[in-house]
Amino acid sequence: MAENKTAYEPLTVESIPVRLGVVEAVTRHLGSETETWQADEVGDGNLNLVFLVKSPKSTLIVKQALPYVRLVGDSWPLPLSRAFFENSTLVRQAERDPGSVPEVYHFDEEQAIIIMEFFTPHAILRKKLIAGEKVTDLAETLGNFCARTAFRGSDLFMATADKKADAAIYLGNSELMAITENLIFTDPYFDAELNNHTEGLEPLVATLRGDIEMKTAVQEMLLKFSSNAETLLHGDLHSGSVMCTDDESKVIDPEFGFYGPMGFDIGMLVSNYLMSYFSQPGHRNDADLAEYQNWVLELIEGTYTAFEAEFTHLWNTERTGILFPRTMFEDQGHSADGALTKVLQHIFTDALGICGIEMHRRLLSLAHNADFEEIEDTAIRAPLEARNLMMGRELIRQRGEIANIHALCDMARKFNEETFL
Ligand code: SR1
Ligand code: MG
Repeated sequence: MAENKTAYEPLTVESIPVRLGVVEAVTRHLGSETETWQADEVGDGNLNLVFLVKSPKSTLIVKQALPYVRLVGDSWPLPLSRAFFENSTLVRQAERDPGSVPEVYHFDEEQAIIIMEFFTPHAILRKKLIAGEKVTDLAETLGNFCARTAFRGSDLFMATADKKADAAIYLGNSELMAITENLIFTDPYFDAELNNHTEGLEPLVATLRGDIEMKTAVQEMLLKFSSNAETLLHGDLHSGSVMCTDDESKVIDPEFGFYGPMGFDIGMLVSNYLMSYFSQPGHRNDADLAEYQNWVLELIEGTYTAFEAEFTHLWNTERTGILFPRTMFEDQGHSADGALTKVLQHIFTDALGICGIEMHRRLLSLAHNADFEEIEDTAIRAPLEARNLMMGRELIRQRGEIANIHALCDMARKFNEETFL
């Protein structure tokens, strides 16, 4: 039985037993004795309500979109339809990389509620990175995830009519895309109302805003974001969108799902790993700092290596779409390896551009990340953020010239030694 169709109303811990006690998918997991349920609101993200609902039988995640941006309040309305796009993206990701995302048990479009699998004892990856914890197989799991979703959501694999129809649906997620277009690609580079940055960074902010060549490159990347519907992306794949144990990783929160460049997700992920890398001196003492920073760089190299290996495997075994068809290559006795090299180069170049831009927006725009924000002493934080900002600039400017992921890590080591303030 479905929940009664009523006008949208935000859930509360008090209303959950009454409202969800009539949903079969919920009682199947939690049982019907709603008096035994315990609901807690645990959302710490920027947008939504997230409840953990426990019973003696099981635990579920209940996520509900609010009609506004939670971080800012009701002065910034945001459509409930983002729950539809999150649900749709979770379903597609589960098909393309089985086991990588939470299983959806129930979706109520009118109430903007997704009821899904609770991962335990997983924790948010960003928190683990701040705590200096390592996760076995993280690189391979997320490299594979990015490759499988990028490849299998594109014209390399899908029937193009299906892909076009799906891309048309995702154009409806325009207000979430507008957040990315503004907060990520635009606001860091002018004095936008919602911006904030750590005291002391002003000279570098002026340098970035004065760099016309770099700003042009940023807008070239925005042109790709808004126009190159290469594949269905997660759209917000930072370390807060990953939950891990010591040896298992899952991807959550794809409400920013959209059709965009294949390098977008992997670029944003690498960016968040780099921000972890540069922020580590604010969290570790000298005894384990270098060792953990090296692990983060190995994570970056391992993730990108896994991405390219899996993308190559899919190229060789599942290239069934309209792009680079076998009829033009293998069937004529011609290798498609050179074409693959060019496609991978194109993805890498885009990934580096996105990476640099994300490194800027998390320090200069509205939504910062805990890696730096939890360094309370701004005299310690600002010089670390300065390295991050300046490497971001280099990545944007040099995105077509950096040879490979190892060169990116060498560059990070170099910037980690620099003094910019
Ligand atoms: C107003 S939303 C700000 C940020 O939070 C989300 O997680 C996305 O990263 C978005 O850019
Ligand atoms: Mg999110």
